Amino acid sequence: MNNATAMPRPTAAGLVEGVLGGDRLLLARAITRVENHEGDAAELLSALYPHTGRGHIIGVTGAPGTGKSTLVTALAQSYRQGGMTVGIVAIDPTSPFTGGALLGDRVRMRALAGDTGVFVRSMATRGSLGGLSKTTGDVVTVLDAAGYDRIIVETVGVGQAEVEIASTAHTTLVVEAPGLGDEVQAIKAGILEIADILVVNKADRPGVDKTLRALEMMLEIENGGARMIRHHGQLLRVETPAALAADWDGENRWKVIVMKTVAADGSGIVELRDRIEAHWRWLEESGEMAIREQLRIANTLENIVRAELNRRILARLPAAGMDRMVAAIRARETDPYAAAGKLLAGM
Ligand SMILES: Nc1nc2c(ncn2[C@@H]2O[C@H](COP(=O)(O)OP(=O)(O)OP(=O)(O)O)[C@@H](O)[C@H]2O)c(=O)[nH]1
Ligand SMILES: [Mg+2]
Repeated sequence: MNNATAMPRPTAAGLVEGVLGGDRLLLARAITRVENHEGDAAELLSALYPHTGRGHIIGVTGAPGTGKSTLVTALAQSYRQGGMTVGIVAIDPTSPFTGGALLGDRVRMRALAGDTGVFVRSMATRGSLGGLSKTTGDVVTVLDAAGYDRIIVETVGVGQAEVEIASTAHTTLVVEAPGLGDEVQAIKAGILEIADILVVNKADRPGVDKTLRALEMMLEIENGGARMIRHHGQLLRVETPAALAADWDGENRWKVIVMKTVAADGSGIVELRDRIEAHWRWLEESGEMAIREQLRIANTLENIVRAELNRRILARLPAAGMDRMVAAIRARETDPYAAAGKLLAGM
């Protein structure tokens, strides 16, 4: 038995104290409590929230196997050399593509083990019942409150949900690799639209120039469009202040560029880190930060409400699940609209 299980169950207040005080064991337990949606998770998050808003949240997404975890590890090491602390959340899609990524992440991020300035958490998506974005956001909240300077969220860009998690970050990296034919997939998933920085990793592999050119061509089309601001998620439209809108037509507009890295040997990592830092400064100076924060908060709020509604609906389902209701609808004794109305009544 390890310490975590031998220790008596700390109260929410005890966990808050631990998280704010830099206790790694209590931080891990706080995250577990949040992940498992335990009874006092909301209380815990409420108490931590006032201490958030300082960390730079960096989303890293892209197709399976493009080298995201390796890249995140290299970036974290680079930040550490710069004296910054790093929290990492790696979402394991538990998909047939990547099976066993949890273990894989641990192996890949092993280089970070033993450094108390880094905290790595892997999360499985299985069984999260659509609450994945909320849970991820909650874990980021805990890490932010714990005072990590940079918080990196790795997701596999396979579905809209996974893409959206990364897009609630301040700075979003989309990672591609040569020779996967991902260019086309990326457009399909709308993944390029959320990129603040495009990375072609595995630049040591053949075909890198072809991938670079393909991406640069697509960016030219994108950057040439009339779009003034990328909306992260489609949940909320925020009006751009007139003065700023004018600025963004000019040189104040963020330019998405493609960067080459070899995460495996660290090539291009310093340049990438510098670019991420430049984006952070741009967010502040251009006023875009306020807009992204507004979107992030609106997303958070909606995710909390959605998760709670989900929970209530599930709690109201009869013990036999929806089987009886489905049978009744099938027999045309009732219809799905009326049945849904009945389920939702008094929510
Ligand atoms: N040649 C080469 N291989 C790399 C590079 N970066 C990562 N890899 C290798 O690519 C494989 C996948 O790397 P990961 O970092 O696990 O990729 P990932 O995108 O996190 O994978 P998933 O999370 O499973 O989607 C590993 O075998 C890495 O060693 C690189 O720059 N060059
Ligand atoms: Mg990974």
